[in-house]
Order: sequence, then structure tokens, then C-alpha cells
Amino acid sequence: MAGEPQADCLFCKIVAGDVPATVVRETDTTVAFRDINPQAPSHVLVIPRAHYPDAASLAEAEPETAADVLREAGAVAAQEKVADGGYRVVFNTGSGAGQTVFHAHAHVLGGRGLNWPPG
Ligand code: D5M
Repeated sequence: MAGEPQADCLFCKIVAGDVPATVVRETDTTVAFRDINPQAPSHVLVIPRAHYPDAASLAEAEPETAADVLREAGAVAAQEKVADGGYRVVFNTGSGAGQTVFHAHAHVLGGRGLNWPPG
């Protein structure tokens, strides 16, 4: 069923506590944890507890949870003290855009200058 945990999904395992992660925030609908391969001084992933393969399918099925992810991205930036300097929220979508984990996630990057366009 849509949104149900997937046995072969790494981020579902983090939600379940079966794979360790450095969790920085949690809500009823989201989990935020440090990226294992940080690309900035602060690099946190915000994920829905529900399993959807990407941000668009999450928003289609559960718009309120998608809004929770965005709200939490802002809360992470504030908690990490990178909001004032500017931060970036990224949803890589599709392998051609660099998505490697097919459970929706927002990258929240900050703590350094961020160029545009991104690579
Ligand atoms: O982003 C997937 C991100 O997930 C990538 O930046 C590495 C990160 N990652 C992979 N495994 C882990 C674990 N175990 N903990 C924390 N972070 C992890 P994508 O946009 O799909 O490329």
C-alpha cells in the first residue's frame, strides 16, 4: 500500500531504528538526520516516515506530510544556525539528477557559500 515501509529501503530502516543515524530532529511524520557523506558544514536529510520514492509522489499522496518536510527543513536550518547565512533545500529526483535513495528526502545544506547553478 502507498506509504507503507519497504523492506529493501535504507531510509525506512532508519525510520524503524534498524539502521543507525545521527538524528537531529523528529516529528510524528518526519525524521531529520545527518548525511553520511556531508557536502557542506551542515548537511541534514529530512525524510517523511512514510515511504514514497520521491518528493513529487509524496506531495501527490500526502500533501500535508510534504509540507511537514518543508517546515522541518526550515527548522533544521534554524537549529543548525545556518538560516541567517542562507541555506539550500534540494530534492534530487531521478538517477539522472543524482538520486541514489528512492525514499523522498530533502537535503538541507548550509554553513558555506553555495554556488548557482549547482553542479
Ligand atoms: O541522497 C542520498 C543521500 O543519503 C546521500 O547524500 C548519502 C546519504 N546516505 C546514504 N546512506 C546513509 C546513511 N546510512 N545515513 C545517512 N545518510 C546516508 P540522494 O539525493 O538520493 O543522492
